[in-house]
Amino acid sequence: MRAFWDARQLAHAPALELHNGAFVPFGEAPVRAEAILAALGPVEAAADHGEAPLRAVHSSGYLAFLRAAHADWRAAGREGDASGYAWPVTRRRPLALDRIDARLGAYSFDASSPIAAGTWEAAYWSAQSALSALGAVLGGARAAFALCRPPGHHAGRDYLGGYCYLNSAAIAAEAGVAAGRRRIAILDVDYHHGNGTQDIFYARGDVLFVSLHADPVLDYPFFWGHADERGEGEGEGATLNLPLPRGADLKAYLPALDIALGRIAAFAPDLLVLSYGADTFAGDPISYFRLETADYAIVARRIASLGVPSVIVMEGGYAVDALGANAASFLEGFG
Ligand code: SP5
Ligand code: ZN
Repeated sequence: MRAFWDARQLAHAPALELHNGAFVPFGEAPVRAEAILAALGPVEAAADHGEAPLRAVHSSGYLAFLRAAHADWRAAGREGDASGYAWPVTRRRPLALDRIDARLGAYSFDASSPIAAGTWEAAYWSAQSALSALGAVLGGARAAFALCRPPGHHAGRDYLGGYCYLNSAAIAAEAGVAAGRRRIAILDVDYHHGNGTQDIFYARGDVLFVSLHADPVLDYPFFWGHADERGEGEGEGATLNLPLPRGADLKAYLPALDIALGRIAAFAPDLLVLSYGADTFAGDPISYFRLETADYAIVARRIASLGVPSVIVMEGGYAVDALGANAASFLEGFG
C-alpha cells in the first residue's frame, strides 16, 4: 500500500504534558512516527497541497492563532511550550483575545496539548500527508496510508486538544468532497472518541461519521462520544457512536465493528476515511482495550471488505515498542 509522510512532522516535540495533576513527559512523541516508519516499507514524500484544504475545515482565526501561537508565547517572554490555563467554558463569545493566554484558552479544550516551536510545521505536514494519501486514492488506488503525526481527530474547527491540532481526517474528507466525491464515510477506530471530527461534520448529511471507542463515561474525551449523539439538522442520523466497555477484546470488538460496517454499507459511500488508532492495543499505556497485534489484520480485512476506496489516517497508539508491528499488521490486513 502506498504510504505518505514528511520528516517535518518530527518537528513537533513538546517536553511535558499535564497528566493527573502532574507534568509528565509528553506522550505523543516523535519516536512514535519513527517506530511506524521502521516497520513499513518505502514511504513517499507528502506533496504540498497548500493551505486552502485546511481553511475548508478550520476557521481562519484558529489557523492564524495556531501558526503564531509559539512565537506569540515567546514574544510574551515565556519559556518552553505554549499552553493555556484559563478557558471560557460558559463565556464562548467573540471577544478581543489580546493576550496569548486568552487565545490559548479560547482555542483549546484541554491542557495536555502544548504548542511547541515546531507544532505548526508538523501539523501542517501531517495534514499534507493525509491529502497526499487522498490524492493516491482519487488517482485510482484502492487504499493509501497517511502516517499522520501529530494526530488529528480530537481537533475541531476552532479548537485543539488530545494531542491534535489540525484534523487531518476531516481535511482529507472535505478535500474529497471538493474533488467531487458525494458521499463520504469516516470510520474512527482509535480508542478515544474522535470528538473533533464528529463536531466538524455534526450537521452534515453528506459525511457519515461512525466511531468505535471507549465509553466516554470513563474515558477521555468525556464530553463527546455518547450513544445518544446522532447528529443534527441535515446531519441527523449521520453520526453513529458505538461506545465499548473497558477490557473489550477482539470478541467484544467485532460485533460492534459489524454494526459500524453495516451502517457504512447502507450509506453507500464513494470514499472512506479511516481514522486508525493503535491505542486499542492490549499493551497501550493509556488505554484499556485488549486487541492484539494479529487482531489488527482481522479488523482491517473486515473494513476493506466494504470495497470502498479508503484513505487510512494514523491517529493514536502509545505502546511504542509494538506500534510499528500493530500498524504494519493493520495495513497488511487491509491488503
Ligand atoms: C489521538 C489520541 O489518541 N489522543 C489521546 C489523548 C488522550 N489524552 C488523555 C490521556 C492523557 C494521558 N497522558 C499520559 C502521558 C504519559 N506520558
Ligand atoms: Zn486515541
